[in-house]
Amino acid sequence: MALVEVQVPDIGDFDEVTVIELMVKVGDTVKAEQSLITVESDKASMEIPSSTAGVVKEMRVALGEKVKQGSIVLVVEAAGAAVAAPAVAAFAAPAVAAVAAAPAAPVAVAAQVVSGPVQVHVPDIGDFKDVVVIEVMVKPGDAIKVEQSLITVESDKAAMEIPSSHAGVLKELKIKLGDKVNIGDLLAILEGTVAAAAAPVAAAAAPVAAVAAAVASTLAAAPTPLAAAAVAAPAHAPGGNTVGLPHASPSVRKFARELGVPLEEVKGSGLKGRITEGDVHAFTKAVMSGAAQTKAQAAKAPAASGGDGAALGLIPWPNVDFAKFGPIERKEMGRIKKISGANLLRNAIMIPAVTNHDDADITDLEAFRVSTNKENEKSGVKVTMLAFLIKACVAALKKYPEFNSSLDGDALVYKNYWHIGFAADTPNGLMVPVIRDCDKKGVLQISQEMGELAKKAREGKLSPAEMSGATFTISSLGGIGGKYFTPIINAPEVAILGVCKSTMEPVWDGKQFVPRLMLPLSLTWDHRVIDGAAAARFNAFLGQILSDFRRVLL
Ligand code: CAO
Repeated sequence: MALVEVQVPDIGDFDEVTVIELMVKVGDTVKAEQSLITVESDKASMEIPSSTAGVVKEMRVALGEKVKQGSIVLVVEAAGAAVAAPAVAAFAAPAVAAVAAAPAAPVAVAAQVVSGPVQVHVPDIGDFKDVVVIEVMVKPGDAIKVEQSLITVESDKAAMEIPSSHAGVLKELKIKLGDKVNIGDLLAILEGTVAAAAAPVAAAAAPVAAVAAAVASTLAAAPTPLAAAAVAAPAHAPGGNTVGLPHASPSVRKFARELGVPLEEVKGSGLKGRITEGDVHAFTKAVMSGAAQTKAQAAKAPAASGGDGAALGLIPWPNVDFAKFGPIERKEMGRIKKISGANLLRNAIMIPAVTNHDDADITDLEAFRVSTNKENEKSGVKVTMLAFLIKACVAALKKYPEFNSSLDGDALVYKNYWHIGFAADTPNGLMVPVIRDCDKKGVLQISQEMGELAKKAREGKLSPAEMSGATFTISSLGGIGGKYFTPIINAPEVAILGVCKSTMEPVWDGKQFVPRLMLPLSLTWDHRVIDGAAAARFNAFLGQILSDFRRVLL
């Protein structure tokens, strides 16, 4: 196999840029177009992709080193799939060229003095529409400088920071996280003695507009996600962050947000404390293994987490020498069991949980499921009872929204999304993968996703993101047996449905006993949020739906 030197492609008008992050190491297998390093000028950061797939044999750059077009980044033993050079150049060049043209804007800032309230609007952001506010970097009362980044917005292709066109004290923010904004939208009102940019909004906006426009045209020419990730913060210089935000590229911020990682708690190992994707991985691993806690977890940790119950004023755990009574073997519990054990203990202790049991008549539904599976035999997707239960639960959660809520202090947070977790029995212990947006998916799709997630769970390949965000959980022992049980709520959810094996039972229809397939349901609920009457209604409604699934449509 040939050794290939991967070079820094055409990076426009930039002469030299600094290597601020190494994303691969010797021995790594890289794909064509995979980001290898991040480089940064004083105006933008960008990821340099590989032109070739293969195994990294030698790194030719180090952190802090300056590189330019043609510098050799690393040597790859090529696997064959090289990217045509123009494609790489195509994405790097316009974005950087546009940024390179930008320094004119800050220079143009004049000492024009304006007093009184000043409105700051979204500048020209090129072809981008309805970009989402993913980060608000300032708060009322902050002293804002001209060109200081106020918010970060994101389309599905790029993230960019929007700078202030004026200086002054921030009186009012007119947007919030999650809002969609467009050119001209009012962002903020500043007050005080305000030094404005020479050409009020347009001048300050120029770098963003230029970058955005460049990205837009770049994406049209070479629609690679890496190209999008290459654009960053024109007004947010590394190390020069005045608002105390962690320093990380948009792609790393997005990654952290997807995992729910609080970036401000992650220690950056990159240049000037920059947070890398590896840092986010390491933080997530540490939290998942129990080696570290987020601040939110620490604040909510139960007094009894020490394990001996002393903090709860309980008598000590019995300390017995089992070997005195017969032969024993001691085995350390696996990582998953340790983590889930700690969570279950907290949830069992902290939640005043009650369980309601009921039965649902699934005779017709099971017949429908069996006939559907016969018809779909060739498709390879088997419709499961659990998939129907998920759809039925979504209908019940919509009718009784407090079951889809979470407690936050004295407030209830109602979630307008329906992500359902399901307990999966794996060789390593209990795991709860989450199927997102079950309200928008059909039973076939849910069955398929459930099969894939359960397989991943058993192979130990679930990502933290695939196990987070559930609003309600179902634990099914239907494939195994049993009648009823009392599942433990998966905090911060407020209810969980346990399901056991359905059996044929004689049911009185008013005149006679008829054989019906009955499914045992066990609904555990948090009595701080839900009361017994609501739980009984929830189960009854669920039973109605399961006995006549057409009700899901109502
Ligand atoms: N009543 C009767 N039979 C049922 C049933 C029910 N409620 N639910 C499933 N079955 C049947 C299925 O139809 C299937 O039969 P066939 O192979 O003849 O079609 C068989 O049981 C096996 O089903 P399954 O378990 O493979 O599939 P599932 O969709 O029911 O469950 C999953 C998937 C991942 C939830 C399951 O494999 C699992 O891990 N269950 C354990 C969950 C658990 O441990 N909960 C306890 C948590 S508290 O400690």
